[in-house]
Amino acid sequence: MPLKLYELVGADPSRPFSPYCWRIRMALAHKGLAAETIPWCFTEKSAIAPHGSEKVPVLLDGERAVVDSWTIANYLEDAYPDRPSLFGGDGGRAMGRMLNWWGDGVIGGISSLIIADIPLNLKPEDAAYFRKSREARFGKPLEEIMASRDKAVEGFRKSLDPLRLTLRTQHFLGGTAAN
Ligand SMILES: N[C@@H](CCC(=O)N[C@@H](CS)C(=O)NCC(=O)O)C(=O)O
Repeated sequence: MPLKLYELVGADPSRPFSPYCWRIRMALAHKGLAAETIPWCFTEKSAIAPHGSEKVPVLLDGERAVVDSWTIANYLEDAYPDRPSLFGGDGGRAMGRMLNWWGDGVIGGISSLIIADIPLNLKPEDAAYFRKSREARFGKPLEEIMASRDKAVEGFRKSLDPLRLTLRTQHFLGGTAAN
């Protein structure tokens, strides 16, 4: 049975925009696995609730549902060992775990730089949900969060230093080749 992946989309169903879903698209590509996309919008909670999640990505492999990008990456690695490895062994998996958490923080940093632009690309009901849930989380209007973008972008760039400095001396995080 083909793999299926719920992926976050806005008004344009052909443009998945969640970095968490992109991680799984990249993992599937690395493993050479095809997966049918199931476009998913913020307010379609009932579609993924039976799979035990309120968020995407959600991967369906036959009857089995796997939730959370890091968990899905580990699942793909272990369920498809004959395919190219995502981690290249225990050391790579351990480093991947660290990068996963580091990436989550960096992604959090991006969201405050673009947050008021996101509803402009959503369907009206999703835009209303997004604004309400994010304004409750941040305690202020989206436009106010983004008002400090010029200053915040400097901090964001600084947060990329570990990557920038590493990639000055090696082509890939894994060394001379991707791991
Ligand atoms: N830790 C999760 C985070 C997934 C996540 O936050 N997904 C967002 C899309 S980028 C989502 O589905 N949000 C639904 C919502 O905010 O209601 C993972 O790595 O998969």
